[in-house]
Amino acid sequence: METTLLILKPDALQRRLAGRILARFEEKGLQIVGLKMAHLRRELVEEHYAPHRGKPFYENLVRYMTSNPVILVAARGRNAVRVCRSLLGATFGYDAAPGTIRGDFGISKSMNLVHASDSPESAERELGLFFQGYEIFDSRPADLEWIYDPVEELDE
Ligand code: FUP
Repeated sequence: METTLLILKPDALQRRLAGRILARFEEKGLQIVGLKMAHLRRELVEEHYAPHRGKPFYENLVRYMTSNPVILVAARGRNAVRVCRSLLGATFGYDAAPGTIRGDFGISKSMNLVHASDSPESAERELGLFFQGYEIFDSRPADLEWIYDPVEELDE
């Protein structure tokens, strides 16, 4: 099982889409193992987006991410990083395929509703930035044997 970081960005909350967006991940079979709301400090956003520092869109990105509260989510499942990225769709709303979150709910370039870590290494780094260990919960979902094949997948 893999755990990844999701951020429901300020536009998701301002547009009252947080519940519907969170539902996409749950419906797919991902387990929410951490969840909290925060108005992010500039320093934390700068650290999170450090790989983008210096790019033309960087300042606007930091301003947007610090403008209003977000919802931080730790989501767990088999290949969670890859699965969550595919649920998001392409980076820009106007490019994102219908059926994806960004494709269904947005058309903006910079306000694209939700972040998901792009690799297991990023997930580990980003989860460490936004969550303390005690804020991640390891409870076993009661329906796990119906989300994953008990013989093929849960015995590995
Ligand atoms: P993604 O991994 O799909 O979230 O996208 P990136 O990590 O490449 O970019 C981070 C955020 O910067 C995106 F969510 C949107 C924003 N961005 C822009 O506003 N303009 C750009 O040209 C590229 C990214």
